[in-house]
Amino acid sequence: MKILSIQSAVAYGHVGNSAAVFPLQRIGVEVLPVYTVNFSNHTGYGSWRGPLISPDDVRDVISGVEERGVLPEIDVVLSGYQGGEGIGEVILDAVARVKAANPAAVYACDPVMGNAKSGCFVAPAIPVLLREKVVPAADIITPNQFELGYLTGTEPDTLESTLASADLARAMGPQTVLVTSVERPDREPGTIEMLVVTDEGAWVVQTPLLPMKANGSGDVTAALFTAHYVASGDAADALARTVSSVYDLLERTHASGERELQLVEAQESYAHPRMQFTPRCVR
Ligand code: PXL
Repeated sequence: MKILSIQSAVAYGHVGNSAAVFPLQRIGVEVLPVYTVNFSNHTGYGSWRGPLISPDDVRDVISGVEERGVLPEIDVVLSGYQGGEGIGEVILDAVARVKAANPAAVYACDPVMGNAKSGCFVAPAIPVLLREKVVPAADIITPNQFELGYLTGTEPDTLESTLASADLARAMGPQTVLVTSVERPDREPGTIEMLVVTDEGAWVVQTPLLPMKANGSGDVTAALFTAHYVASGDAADALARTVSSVYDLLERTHASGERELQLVEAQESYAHPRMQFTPRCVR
């Protein structure tokens, strides 16, 4: 499998492509990383250095890849944190070019905007662009519960309302919606869930909630789920694999006391997930 992955690069720590690329490689995926920003570190620190990559430069890198003749071999375009406001158009153009070269290719969009605790952490124009233009072109989206609410103009909280919001998101275009960081008001204390909705059904999986927030965990989740799902076509199995890997990554990170994901140390959890959590069919 080959994935063209359009996301951030950071020198220190692990978000964007600096979180997604290694786990994908560790499960045998050939990744073509295209960078949207080249930052020293993630924005959660409040200060960082390094440039946004201009839309023209991002487009140019993709054109160079196209000139190598590899677009027909691309199975997936994956996009995450966009940085500047012009990147959305470049992503859409890349998706169109890849799909023209390989009609079976899939576009997976992680609509990165923010989360329930931090609120929105991208430029104000990005959520609008995602909702109006980018998400409608996607086959798979991986919002957290907060982003799902923004995309659909709803406030999902219970299982029922989150399923209803996911259906609204699916009506915008994407066939598959993975909702991360689902925190139902009636959840078992100390738990958190992920939910996937497809044409074939819906599944939810519960894990313990670790008392931490690690930037980049959503980027690893989107990458692993997309790769497993596109490889097998089995959403429940892809969910089980992803949640197994990401939970073990987070547990290891928590145990280390470090702020950054222990991405390399957790490598066995991507290649050989323990499958310690079983998704429950809810539709
Ligand atoms: O995890 C999303 C993300 C991606 N890229 C950059 C970020 C963040 C979140 O903090 O700062 C640069």
